Amino acid sequence: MTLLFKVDDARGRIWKSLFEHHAPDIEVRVWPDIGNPLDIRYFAAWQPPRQLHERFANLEVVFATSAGVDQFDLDALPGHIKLVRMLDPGIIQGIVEYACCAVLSLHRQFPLYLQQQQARCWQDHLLTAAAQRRVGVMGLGNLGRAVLHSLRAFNFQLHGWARSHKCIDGVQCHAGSDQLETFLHQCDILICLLPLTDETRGLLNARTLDALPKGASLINLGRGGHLKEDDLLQALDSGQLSHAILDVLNDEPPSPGHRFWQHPRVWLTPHIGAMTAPQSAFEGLLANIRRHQAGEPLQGLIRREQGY
Ligand code: NDP
Ligand code: OXD
Repeated sequence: MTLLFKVDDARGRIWKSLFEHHAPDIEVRVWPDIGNPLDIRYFAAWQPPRQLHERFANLEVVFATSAGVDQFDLDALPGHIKLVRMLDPGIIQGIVEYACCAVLSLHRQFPLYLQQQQARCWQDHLLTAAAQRRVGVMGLGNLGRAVLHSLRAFNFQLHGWARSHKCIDGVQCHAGSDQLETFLHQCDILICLLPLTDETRGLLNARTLDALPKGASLINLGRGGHLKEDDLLQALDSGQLSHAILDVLNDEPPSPGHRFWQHPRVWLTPHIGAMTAPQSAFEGLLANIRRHQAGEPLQGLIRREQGY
């Protein structure tokens, strides 16, 4: 069984050595050292090459090295090839850290205090208790649930929204497009942790941003494609939103002239919410390969009709 990684050299070396150590029966090759393409049964990458299945005629499973799989063209991938997303405890930890850091920064008005510092202004503002602050998470999958679980410790009022109804302790859950507006009405801080699909593309737009309470803030950790950037700028400029923290953008990096770079009420990070580390992801990937070899269902298998 041969597994081909298309990753950077440093990570390629780590993946290779982990497999040599713990699963020597699986031969690991690292792009561009493909060898005989007919040997390749498993392929793992963040960005797939063009004509993947044509290059590797015996390909059986594609493992995304990311939790999101929107960079793969599902329509172009023949039905017999499975696509699996990365289930890495390191990704969950990274997103939880980022989300808590961003929520607490907004809750404690750090953007305002940073602006005040730049203006040499020493001015305090009344504190809002966490119990009075409503935080909502769009997407209640592995990441959204972990974030909500961690935010509970601070005593925020928590809301969640997903496609199907969920019961999560301490969280008021909403489901489907019928309940989207009710959910949005109750989010002083909104976190997007949705996968990017045909249904969720552009979901953060003038209409949905307008449904948030006046002065709300947005944290986008999903994908740039969820957000209509011009609509966000308009909402910030009108005061409908007070701040946005964006880890993902339509164009990464944004053009040098993009308004987000200099916007006083936008904080940008370069898609670092989480990063897959071979050390934390290895166990789950190997377990999935073993499941496939045993003919068992794969964890994190993408349902083609849903796109996530
Ligand atoms: P999951 O597949 O575990 O969860 C997805 C959640 O989104 C589910 O709760 C699902 O609802 C919900 N959802 C999907 N479509 C809709 C819809 N149309 N309407 C309402 N809810 C919907 O994904 P993860 O939690 O693992 O990851 C989520 C996303 O986070 C990734 O796809 C990726 O885009 C992003 N991400 C970003 C990172 C970063 O560094 N910024 C790092 C890792 C991931 P239901 O439960 O009903 O199916
Ligand atoms: C992911 C990401 O989806 O890094 O894992 O964005």
